[in-house]
Amino acid sequence: MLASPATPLRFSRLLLTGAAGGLGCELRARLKSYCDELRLSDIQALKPPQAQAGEDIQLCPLQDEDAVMALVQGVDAIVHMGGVSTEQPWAPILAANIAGVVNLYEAARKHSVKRVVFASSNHVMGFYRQDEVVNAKSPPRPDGFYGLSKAFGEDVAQLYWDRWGIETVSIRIGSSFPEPRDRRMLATWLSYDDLERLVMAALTAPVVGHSIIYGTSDNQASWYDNSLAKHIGFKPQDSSDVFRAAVEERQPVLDRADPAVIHQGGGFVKAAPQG
Ligand code: 15L
Repeated sequence: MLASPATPLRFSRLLLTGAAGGLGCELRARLKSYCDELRLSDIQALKPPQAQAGEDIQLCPLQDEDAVMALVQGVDAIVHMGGVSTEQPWAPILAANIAGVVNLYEAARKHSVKRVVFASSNHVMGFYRQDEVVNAKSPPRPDGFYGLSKAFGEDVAQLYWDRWGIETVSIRIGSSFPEPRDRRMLATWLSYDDLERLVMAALTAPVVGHSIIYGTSDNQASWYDNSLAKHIGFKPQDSSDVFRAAVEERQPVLDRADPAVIHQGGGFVKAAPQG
């Protein structure tokens, strides 16, 4: 957690969707320091389920248009971590990530919310090879229904900026876990502290329009070029390099004919939708 007790409150009320998920839980504890009230939502119970001081919890399925409209009322900005976050059959993705993201932006438009931080994913670009470098203008090459839905979410963000002036930073999150789990994650890893830095930079940068940024720490190995996102002011402080020796020892041999080793999306490029 980065904010100190002296951190100025920048927002009256922030909305964090997906607050029961892995990154939602991390951000729940961290975003509180930056606002008077943190509104939290998910479809499942949070851990802990009770609202703590400065929190307001509203369980809300993203595909429920009316519920999302009520959820968004009165917030200054939205950190949208909600929805399906792995490869799954089309039906749940359609509900949460396609209908859900449109419901969220419609609610933002009607309630005059001016900024959204959208949790997109590296899987928008999963079919690029690991020996290619991609930037914010590289054409999407999603690696499944999940990546496709995140590409759609980014397009929705672009539409709501172009037509209604709602700003979004779409963060193509790499792999945000306590540590990189395999060789691929040496390039895609995003520490939790850097996630917080990135979300706060995305919320507070003066002008973002609709910007796309790759969400990784300062890893030596990388196939992401964030030079088009300098205006966001994100400066990662952590690096996967400190885990490199341990990761390579755990995974000494790579099958270079394996599509999961060749492509940026790793195992997602061959994941069958579960269900
Ligand atoms: C994602 O988008 C997933 O939400 C996360 O669970 C990881 O698998 C990550 O990508 C990754 O690519 O490592």
